[in-house]
Amino acid sequence: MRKLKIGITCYPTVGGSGVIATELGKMLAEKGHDIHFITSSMPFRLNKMYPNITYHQVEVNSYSVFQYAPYDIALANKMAEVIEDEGLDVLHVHYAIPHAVCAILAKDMAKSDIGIVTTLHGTDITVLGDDSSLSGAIRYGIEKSDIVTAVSDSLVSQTVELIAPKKEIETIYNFVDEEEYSKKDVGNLKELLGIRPDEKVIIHVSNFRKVKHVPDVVKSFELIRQEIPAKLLLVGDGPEKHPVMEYVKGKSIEKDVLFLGKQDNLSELYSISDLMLLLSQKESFGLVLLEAMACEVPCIGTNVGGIPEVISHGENGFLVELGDIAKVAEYGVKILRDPLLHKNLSETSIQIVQERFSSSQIVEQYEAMYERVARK
Ligand code: GMT
Repeated sequence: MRKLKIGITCYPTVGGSGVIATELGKMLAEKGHDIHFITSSMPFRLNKMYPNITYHQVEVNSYSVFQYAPYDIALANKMAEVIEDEGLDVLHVHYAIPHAVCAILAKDMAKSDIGIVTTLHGTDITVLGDDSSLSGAIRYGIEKSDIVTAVSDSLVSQTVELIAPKKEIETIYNFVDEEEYSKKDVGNLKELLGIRPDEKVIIHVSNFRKVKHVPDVVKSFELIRQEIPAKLLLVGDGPEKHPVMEYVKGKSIEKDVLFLGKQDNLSELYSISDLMLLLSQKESFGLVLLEAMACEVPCIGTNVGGIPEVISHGENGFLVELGDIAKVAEYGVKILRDPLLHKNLSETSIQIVQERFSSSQIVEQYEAMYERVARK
């Protein structure tokens, strides 16, 4: 495959989409492509020197005449400059709005025949797609892209349902960097966190938005804790953290719920975990499930969005209906009490990661797409 010059735009610090965009860029660079991140700040996982990765910062200035700083226009302007200066073959943007719309404007400004690939991650569709002030722009961004991908079949269906674009959308699943995400020997980390050897560890990782239903995680844990000695690790930060802290205060589980805030070395925390909970109301994929699975952690998730495409019920974990905390607790206790079941679920988790979501396989799928639309 010929080496391409690929521009990547994402929200560099936003959860899963930022992680996928950055990891993809790093892996493409390792395969010899020239990668140009065009973002408002340094992607947070770009943590070492890569000779063929360049970061182009989008500077957004505030002017008193504007009520809002013109991020979208500044981004399109920067994209057009990079297309011209670097001779980009492909621009891969994450999110239909504003990024696909900016890419289309930039292509026009640069008078280029660059290929535009847009990846939908969920929030742009499941939250914004319902908003009539934005849905026309989302449809435009999708229809004018050369190729549109979504991170699950469920997100493809939801996009068709909500936006009805006249454009085929192809599923390309998310992936994890298997080197980073694998079960590690983390020494006495459990002890350092004040967790006794006989206590099971349950983990939840999110941005604590309402849609993540973190209170359901804590209430399920409360039920599990009545049966089994355990600790709950709550990793991340966001609007629901304070209410959840208030809920826990004064309860018998208070000392068993550890609020760890945002953490970089998630694989170390997964490595001491026995069970992962993701009980969201909306979730187009659930990248944290895949990260946990790569570290051999069985998962319980809600039967919503793309979660059933990641958790195969009874194989690497269990699915429950939204809000059914009794069922979460029932499955949780079952997994934590039965070492053979736990072992089988852990082993299948790794197998599923390798068979369906391996980074090499997914990166090749993106490369094949770039080849289809790259400047000839
Ligand atoms: O989940 C979030 O709030 C962050 C959001 C994002 O834009 O990064 O995550 C979305 O994209 C991830 C990567 O594709 C998916 O794993 C998440 O499921 C998806 N979030 C939602 O659909 C709520």
